[in-house]
Amino acid sequence: MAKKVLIVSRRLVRKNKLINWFSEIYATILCAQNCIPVIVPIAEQTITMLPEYLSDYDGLLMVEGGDVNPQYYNSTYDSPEEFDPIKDQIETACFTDAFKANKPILGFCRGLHIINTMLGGTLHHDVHEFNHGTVLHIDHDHYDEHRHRISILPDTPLYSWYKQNTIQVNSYHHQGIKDISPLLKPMALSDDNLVEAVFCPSKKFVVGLQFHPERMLPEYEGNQLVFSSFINAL
Ligand SMILES: [Mn+2]
Repeated sequence: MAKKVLIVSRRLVRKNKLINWFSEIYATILCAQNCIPVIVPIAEQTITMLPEYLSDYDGLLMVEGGDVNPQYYNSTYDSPEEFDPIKDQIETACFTDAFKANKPILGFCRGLHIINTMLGGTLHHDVHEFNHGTVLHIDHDHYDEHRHRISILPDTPLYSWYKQNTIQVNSYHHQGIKDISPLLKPMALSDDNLVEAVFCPSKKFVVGLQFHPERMLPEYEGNQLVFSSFINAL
């Protein structure tokens, strides 16, 4: 039986109406390994349907998106973009269910931020305020080409996938981990000491990455191993 992986979509206004979307690369990668991406749409009505989604799935993939509402880590700030309370509500409910059931969870960027804040950690509202621009974590002029170095900590799943002390990763974020959850261990740091990868040692597979291996697949064999390790754990 093919395994089922929940992915909460993103939404935006296109041609005057709200649409739900997600990057096709996740479907391509999952389907190539005989997994079915089950898209959980962001809509008010989805909240009442959540028990149905959560009654039959094998793992949770949380992908990029807007800022997590800071109320989830007891903070406030004026965001230039609007928070999406329905997405927050749906995604945090999926996370809580998967975490309790010890189902594999893989999160990128916003997904990492959900993992950390739901487990008691906090976020920098703006990483470039925290690091004074010493490391650039988003480069709008060289969006997909931009890389910065991270140092991978030994004896972590990340090290077992990349087998290198340092790698060059893409970076598309303006938020980042401030206080890491006591349930998580760091797996990589950028040169400004931002935690760029975490895992939860007490669970079968809970991994969050600040970078996007799916958007630099040919650059390291480890990028594919992130996904195959998640899928093997399903
Ligand atoms: Mn970064």
